[in-house]
Amino acid sequence: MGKTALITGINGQDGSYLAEFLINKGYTVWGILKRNSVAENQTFRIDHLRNTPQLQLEYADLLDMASLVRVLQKSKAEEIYNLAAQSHVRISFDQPIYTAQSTGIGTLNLLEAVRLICPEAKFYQASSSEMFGNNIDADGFQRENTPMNPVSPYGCAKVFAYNICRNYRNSYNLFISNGILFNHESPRRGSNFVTNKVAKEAARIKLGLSDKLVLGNTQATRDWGHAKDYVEAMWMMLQHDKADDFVCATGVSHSVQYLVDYCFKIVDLDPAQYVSSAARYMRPEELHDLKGDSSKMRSTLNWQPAYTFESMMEEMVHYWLDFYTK
Ligand code: NAP
Ligand code: F7E
Repeated sequence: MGKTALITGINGQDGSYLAEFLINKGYTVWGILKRNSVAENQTFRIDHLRNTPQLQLEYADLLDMASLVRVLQKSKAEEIYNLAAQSHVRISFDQPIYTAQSTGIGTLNLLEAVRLICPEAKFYQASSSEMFGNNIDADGFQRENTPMNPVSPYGCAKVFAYNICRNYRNSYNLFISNGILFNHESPRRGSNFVTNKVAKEAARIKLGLSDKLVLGNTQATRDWGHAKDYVEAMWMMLQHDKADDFVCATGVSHSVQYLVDYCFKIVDLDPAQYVSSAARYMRPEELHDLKGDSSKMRSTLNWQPAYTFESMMEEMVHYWLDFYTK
């Protein structure tokens, strides 16, 4: 019989790919949905999985510990992937308290429920490169021992979650691993994150459906990988014989301006004619540069990504071209 996993954030970008990945491996997958008034499109990323008997969905919320207790008791999950969060950095400046509660305290609610109900379960925490802030090692990379100095409410909340996971691992001998994941994208990325915003607007401009793309800081650089590669890394971390923390990144970094130039090249347009900037997309404090060294993950778990930045952006731009011409 296959294993049982619980995914919080199952209807998000990563949750949807992870659910697919685990179901293909023979797992029974439980997922939690937080209540949303628009039921029709809340599950659009996992609707193609809805008819499989291996998928079980329950209403629950990281802020409602009783609901987490109920789902843990019902699912009897052996692996728990905590992917739920208010995950948008810019929005975390507008909603800092909600972000701290859901992304930070929400993780503690789940950990405490796991400690009381199923301490033998393995736990994956979705930690983030945003925790490093602007600290960079001398060689230009961030890695597991780079000091953390977050520059957003989201980053601060993730540092709390990361540390409380380590504290629970050490205090109670639980199997809890932090994946410190750098930016990862896909056609399922929310279109208010920069890669999918640029891919979508490049396609819309090409098709005559739009005539402008308004961005914030285009000088920032990010290490962008593909979400499909990164959910495999999450699973690998929980198959390892020892709970630990791992950076997951491509090791290649590009500026937002390079991203714009690359997407407009795919649709054969000159970005200078369409792209402008506006203060509303700037952050009160910016994280300037991210580039991850995932040597530990690659050598210990034998992980390596299948996608490049270029193949991923081709997939995303073509997804939107197809979407608007169907
Ligand atoms: P995402 O698309 O924004 O998905 C977040 C998920 O969390 C959604 O399913 C959302 O549900 C759910 N959620 C939010 N608040 C909740 C709450 N209080 N209770 C229960 N569910 C809640 O994020 P993602 O890109 O898949 O990222 C997955 C995780 O990895 C997040 O924790 C994120 O912070 C972290 N991370 C992401 C990246 C990246 O580059 N993608 C990098 C490092 C770390 P609704 O959609 O219904 O609101
Ligand atoms: O911004 C700049 C922006 O919002 C990337 C989350 O998954 O990765 C993600 O956080 C860069 C930043 O991602 C726009 O200022 C310019 O420098 O796509 P993003 P993020 O903030 O790096 C980390 C690892 C996570 O953990 C988070 O959950 O692009 N930028 N102009 C813009 N960004 C947005 N969103 N929109 C713009 O118009």
